[in-house]
Amino acid sequence: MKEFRLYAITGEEFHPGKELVNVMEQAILGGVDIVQLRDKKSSKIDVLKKARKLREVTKKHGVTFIVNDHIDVALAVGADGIHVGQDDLPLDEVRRIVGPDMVIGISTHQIDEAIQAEKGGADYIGVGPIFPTNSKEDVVDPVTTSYIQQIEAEISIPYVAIGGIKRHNLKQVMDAGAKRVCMITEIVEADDVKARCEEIINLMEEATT
Ligand code: TZP
Ligand code: MG
Repeated sequence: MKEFRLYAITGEEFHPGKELVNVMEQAILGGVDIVQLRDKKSSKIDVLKKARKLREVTKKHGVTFIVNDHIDVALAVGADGIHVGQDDLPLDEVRRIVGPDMVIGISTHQIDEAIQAEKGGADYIGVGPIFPTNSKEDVVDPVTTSYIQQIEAEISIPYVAIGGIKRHNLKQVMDAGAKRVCMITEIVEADDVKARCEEIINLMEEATT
C-alpha cells in the first residue's frame, strides 16, 4: 500500500453543523493521507452516499480512501481499501471478496491478533486503543504504548497507532516506535481542521528528529 503518516477517521457526531466532506477535505489539505469512513449509525444507503462523496474528494487530492465495515459499499464506490474488526469476516474471506489489489486493514488489541493479521494477509493493522477514548462504544481497555513496543519487535507490516491520541501525548506514541497515527476527535473537533492537521504533522516530525 501507499506509505502514510497521518490517518483520519470520520466522526460526524463530533462536528455538528459542519459538512462531513468539507471537514475531511480540510484534513486532507492539512496533510492527512488516509481517510476512513466509519459510520456505525447510518443506514446502508446513507453510508453509500457519504462514501461516494468522500471517494470523490479523496480521488481529487490523491489520498487513500478506506471504508469501515461495509465491503459492499467499498466495492461499489471503488474505495482503495476496507477496514475490518476482529468480529468481522475472516481476512481470507475479505480478500476473496475484494480481490488482490484492495487494501485490507484490521484492528488489533493484542499481539496474537496482530500476528494472525500479518499471517492472514492484512496490508496494515490498527494498534490500540493506546489511551482511553470516548470515540468508540465497545472499546476495550487501553493497551498503552507498551503494545506499540511489542508490535515493533514482532510485526513487519505497517501499523497505525489509534485511540485517545492527542497533540499532548503524540510524542509518547512516537517515542514508543510508531511512525503512523490515526485520530478522530483531535482532528475533526478542531475549529480549523486544516491548521490542526498541519500542527499534528509538525509535532510528528519534531518527535522523529
Ligand atoms: N478504534 C480504536 S480507538 C478508536 C477506534 C475507532 C477511536 C479513536 O478515536 P479518538 O477520538 O482519536 O480517540
Ligand atoms: Mg467492523
